[in-house]
Amino acid sequence: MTETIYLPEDFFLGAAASAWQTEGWKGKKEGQDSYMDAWYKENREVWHEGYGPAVATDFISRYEEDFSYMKEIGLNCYRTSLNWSRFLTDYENAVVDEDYAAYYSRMIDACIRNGVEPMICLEHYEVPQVLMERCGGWNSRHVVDLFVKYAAKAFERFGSRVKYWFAFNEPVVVQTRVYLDGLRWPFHQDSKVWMQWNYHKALATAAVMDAYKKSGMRRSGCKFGTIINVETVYPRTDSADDMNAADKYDLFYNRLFLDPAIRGAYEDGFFELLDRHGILMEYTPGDLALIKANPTDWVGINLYHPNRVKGRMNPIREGAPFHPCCYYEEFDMPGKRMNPFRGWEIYPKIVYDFAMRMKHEYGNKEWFIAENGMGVQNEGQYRDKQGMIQDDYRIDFFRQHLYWAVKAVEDGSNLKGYMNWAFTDNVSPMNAFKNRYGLVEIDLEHNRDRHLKKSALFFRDMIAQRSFSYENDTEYR
Ligand code: BGP
Repeated sequence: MTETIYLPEDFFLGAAASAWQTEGWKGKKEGQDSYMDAWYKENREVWHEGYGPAVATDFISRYEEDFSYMKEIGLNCYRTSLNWSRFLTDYENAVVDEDYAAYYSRMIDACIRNGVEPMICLEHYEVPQVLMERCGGWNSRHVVDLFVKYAAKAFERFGSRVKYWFAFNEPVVVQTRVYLDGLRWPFHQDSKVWMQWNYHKALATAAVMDAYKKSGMRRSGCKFGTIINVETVYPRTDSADDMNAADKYDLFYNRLFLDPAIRGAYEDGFFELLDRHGILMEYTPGDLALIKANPTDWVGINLYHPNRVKGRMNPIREGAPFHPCCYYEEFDMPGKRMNPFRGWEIYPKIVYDFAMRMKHEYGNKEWFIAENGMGVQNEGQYRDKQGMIQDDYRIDFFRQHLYWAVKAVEDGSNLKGYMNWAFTDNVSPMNAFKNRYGLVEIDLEHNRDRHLKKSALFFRDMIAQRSFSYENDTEYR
């Protein structure tokens, strides 16, 4: 049965990206590498076909073109990051790189001129490599202070034009891949360092919120938030053992950031649990008071796929470093629907389930979907005779996730909008250009030329009509 789904009033539709994944290194100065740049330089063999942040989509030279496409599609907003490692030349004293700042200022003007609201993230994995070398990055309390100084400069330069600021994109990711899982350069495992990074980023979110309030830039209508990749988790069964596995998974990957950002506090017993595992971080009562006093105005949530877990069947080896998986094992559910390219399950109801959680567990805080999308390999195979990629699979993916988003609003969740990842194809950590996510293709064979995909037209029509059609495919055959 085909239904027409109407978008709620004021529900925004946008697209996201980040500085390091799009801009490229043009004009980058000595000493301005981010952690991502350094990883790419030192360990290029793991980056798919050698592509990485060096050129990316060359957004730094081509943003006018990209914004003209956003205008054509009618996007309400564009989220990207300010690259901390490039915006400053001296991180201790927050000395601004005037060349990069001038580009950024022009870029923001172009965005607004095309009718698109800029949403700016202060760090999307772009911690300066110099700080990694000098003090271990976010392991150091000093980096929290430097981040606040950096944020204050950003508000000063762009705060009169940018209404929506975010501390981090996916604050849990870098340290989880590097220090917890030991999967990424520089291949140093340390679970306590992992927890210290988590904590310092939660603290920095509150400290920057505090700085924003004091900056004089938080005019009416402005909002400050952070963007959390919620790993929506489902237990295999409702047995106490499986439920406990899912609860701990949620605690260590989701509540770890949701709680301080929304409630202004970690849950009771959390620090004791960390202590029992020997990973309690250094903190002060003053820090906790700052977190308490500065919950964010709203949160952006990146939602891609569900995670399914069960209680542990196999014991953890004696002496192994702490890992949250001491409480769970992944559960490979029979019959699950997959995106075979990315290896992720597709389960659009994650949107609704998380929305209801926001409503019932998090005081119905305002939130939006900050990333959702479908990465597909070798998309050229879906090109039609006119040269346009016919990404109907992505359109279906959007429809199904948006269907649950609209239903969540109808059922009272304070969900304000939806952003797809990503506006154009771009480079991901290691996967580089392998899985394409864009509404707009980046043609690597031809000068990184831009071409709209069919999904861009779907977005354009949906925005113009404020509705989309949805195939309710629950018929038994
Ligand atoms: C999100 C990140 C993005 C982007 C996206 C797709 O989690 O915020 O930066 O990388 O994932 O990533 P991938 O290509 O690895 O599927």
